[in-house]
Amino acid sequence: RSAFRGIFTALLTPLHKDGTIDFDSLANLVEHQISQGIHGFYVGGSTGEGFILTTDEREHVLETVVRTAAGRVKIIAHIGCISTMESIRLAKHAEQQGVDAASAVVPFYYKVSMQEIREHYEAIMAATSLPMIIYHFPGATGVSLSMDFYELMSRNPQCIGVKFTSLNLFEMQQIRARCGREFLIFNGHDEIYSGGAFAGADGAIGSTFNMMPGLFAQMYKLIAAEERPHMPTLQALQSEANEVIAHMIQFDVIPYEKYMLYLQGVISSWTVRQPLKQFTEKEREQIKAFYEGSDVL
Ligand code: HMN
Repeated sequence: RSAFRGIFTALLTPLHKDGTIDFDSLANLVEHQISQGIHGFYVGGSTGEGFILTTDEREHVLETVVRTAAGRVKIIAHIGCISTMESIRLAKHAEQQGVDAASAVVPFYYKVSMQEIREHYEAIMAATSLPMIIYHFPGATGVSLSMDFYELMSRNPQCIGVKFTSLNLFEMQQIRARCGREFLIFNGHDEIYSGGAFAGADGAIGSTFNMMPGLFAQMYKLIAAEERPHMPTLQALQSEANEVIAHMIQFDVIPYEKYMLYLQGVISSWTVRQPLKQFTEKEREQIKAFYEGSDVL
């Protein structure tokens, strides 16, 4: 499990102007990320527009990432859907691709109980031998998970951890206390990564690593390598990242990151899939001005 410690970029899915997937830009983005020192990828999650790609597209994206990364970094495939059956289809495909782990969002939309959520994960796990990482994102799913749920899940050796996308660090610490040191916790909100590390996170999965991979890789190094990380340095790095994140959230996450990567010359277009927000020319001008004045981007 310790091989999963580190910085995992929740990869964007670059699109052409007509909305189809730009596989060349995707491969370029993968290379760019690896060259900046990240430790792995989280493919097909929220940032990857996973929920608005077709199932075939999700498979093709994963195939490109696996082929391009060619074993240099770890790959977690997000295979979650609100349908158990469709999640199993994607999990089987991910296993054939040779990924290192699967992750699935908590089923949302239909109000199901903790027991049905557990059975959903158990069915997906039974279909492959891939390690499973729960994807908890209450801000998007509206689903809170109980501590009993985490504890029961952590007793299954195939369920290795949780991607915890919430600002509630008390809850994160409680998961660590209930599930033990071996249960992996990935911090999911990049703006609190350093705080998450102190609450017990082993690593992080985040979208802003697409734009600032080197900065977060540096933070991880500081946290992991030293028994007592130098707090002022860590705070300064988090604050540099948060200047960008605070600017980003005045606009929108995915189109903002795509536009930044376009400006950085990594991908060929800033297009996002409908119904996500496409920036106006005026918004792009404001973001470009910020980019030009930033040392981090
Ligand atoms: C994923 O599933 O793609 C992500 O890892 C999601 C990730 O946790 C991000 N959340 C969203 O995009 C809504 C964060 O990186 C987030 O963008 C960042 O912390 C800014 O709030």
